[in-house]
Amino acid sequence: MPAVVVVGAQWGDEGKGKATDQLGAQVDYVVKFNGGNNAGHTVVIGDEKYALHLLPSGILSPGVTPVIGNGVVIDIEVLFSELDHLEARGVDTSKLLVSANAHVIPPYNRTLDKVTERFLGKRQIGTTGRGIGPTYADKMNRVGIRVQDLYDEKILREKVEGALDLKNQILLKVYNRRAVTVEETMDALLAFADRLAPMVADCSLVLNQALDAGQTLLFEAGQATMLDVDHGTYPFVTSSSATAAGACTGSGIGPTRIDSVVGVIKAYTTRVGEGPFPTELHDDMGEFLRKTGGEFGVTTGRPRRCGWYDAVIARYASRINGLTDLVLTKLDVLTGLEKVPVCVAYDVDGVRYDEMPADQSAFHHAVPVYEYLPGWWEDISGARTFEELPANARSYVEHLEDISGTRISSIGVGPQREATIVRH
Ligand code: 2SA
Ligand code: GDP
Ligand code: MG
Repeated sequence: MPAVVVVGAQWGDEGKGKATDQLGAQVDYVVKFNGGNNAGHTVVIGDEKYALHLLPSGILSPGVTPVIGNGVVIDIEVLFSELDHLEARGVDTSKLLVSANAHVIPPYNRTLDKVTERFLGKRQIGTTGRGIGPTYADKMNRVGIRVQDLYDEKILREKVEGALDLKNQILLKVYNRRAVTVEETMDALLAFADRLAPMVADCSLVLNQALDAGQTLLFEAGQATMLDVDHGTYPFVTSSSATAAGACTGSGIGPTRIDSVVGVIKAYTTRVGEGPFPTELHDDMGEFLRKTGGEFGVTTGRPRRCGWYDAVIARYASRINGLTDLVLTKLDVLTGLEKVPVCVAYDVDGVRYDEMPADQSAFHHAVPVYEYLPGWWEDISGARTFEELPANARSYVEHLEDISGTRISSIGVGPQREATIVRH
C-alpha cells in the first residue's frame, strides 16, 4: 500500500485515530491534510491513552515521519502545547514536518468563531470554537496568514494590519467586543516562530519524492464525510475537505498516486454539534450507546448524539470517497441488545429514498426505514478472529457489508490497539 487515505464515513469520531495508529506502524509518513485542533483522536497503547488534536496520530509510531499538510489550519500555541505534552510522556516528536503553505489560526479568529456562534443563537452550527471556520474563510477570501509569512515580518505585519482593518469593524460594531491590536497579534503569531522554523518544509516535494523512492504514505482525515464542506450536511459541517479528495489538495500529491481509501465507520452512528441526524435516538437506547461507547467529545467534552447504523450514509460515503475498504469499529458496544436496528433507506413524506437525498430539506425530514437484526450477549472484546465472534455478531457484520457498498476488512472490538479482527 504505497499511499492509503483514511477517512471518517459518518459524522466523525468513528475511531480514525486507532485505525491510523494501527496502519501507521507499517508506513513511513502519516499526513494530516485538513482541519486543525477541532479534531480529537484517541489512541490507546497498552495502559497509555493519548488524545491528539492537531498532530497526526502517526506521531505515536517510532519511525514514522508525521506531516501537517498545507490543507490544515494551525493554532501555533496549541501545536507547541501538544508537542510539549507528548515529549513529557516520552514520545519522540523531532521528525514532525509542517507545510510552509498551511494557514495559521490567528487569535482573533478564535474570538470570532465563539462570538459568531453566540450571535447565531438558535441557528448556531455547534462549532468547537477553535477558529476553524473564520480561518478557512480568510484563506478563501485571500486574506489568510500562512506559515511562511511568519518568516517575513514586513509581509506578516501588512497582512495582520489588513485583516484587522476589517475584523475590528466586525468585532466592535457587530459584536460589541474590544478591538484587537496589531502588536498583540504579531506577538502571538511570532511567539513560537523560532521553534517552528526547523519543522517548516515543502511538504508536497517531500511526499512526492518519498513516493518516487518507494516509501509508504498514510493520509489521515480529520472530521468526516458528512462534515465535509462540499459533501456534508451543509451548513452543519466543518469548513474543510474531509473526504478522500482532500488528501490531494491538502498535501500536494496527485490523485493518481493514491492506491486505496479506507473508510472508518462505527457499528452505530454519532454526531456532535447541530444538524440533521435521521437515526438519532432521544430515549434510553441513545443514553445506553453514549454511556457504553463513552461518546463524549475529545476536544470539547460535549456529549455526542447517538443513533443506529445508517446504511444510506455508508453507501454515500463509499461513493463520495471511492472507498476500497471499511473498518467497522465499536462492535463491542452493541453487545447485550436483543435486536439491533439498522437503517436501510429513508422515508421522506411517503417517498422511499435508497440513496442520500440530493435535496438538503428532504434529508432534514428523512425518517429511517429499519431492519431489525438479532443481537448477541457474549463478551466479544477478546475475539481476535472473525470465527470467534458469536453467530449473530457475524451475521450483523455480513449484513452491514451487503448493504454498505464496500467490504469490511477489519472490525474493532475494543479501544486498545490489539482489540481488532483483521479479515482481509
Ligand atoms: P468546527 O469547529 O468549525 O470544525 O465545527 C463545525 C462542525 O464540525 C463538527 N466537528 C466535529 N465533529 C466530531 N468530532 C470532532 N472532533 C472532536 C472529537 C469534537 C469535540 O473528536 O470529539 O470534542 O467536540 C469535530 N470537530 C468538528 C462540530 O461539532 C460542528 O458540528
Ligand atoms: P476519531 O476522531 O475518529 O479518531 O475518534 P475519537 O477518538 O474521537 O473517538 C473514538 C473513540 O472510540 C475513542 O475513545 C477510541 O478509543 C474508541 N474506540 C475506537 N475503536 C474502538 C472499538 O472498536 N471499540 C471500543 N469500545 N472503542 C473504540
Ligand atoms: Mg474525534
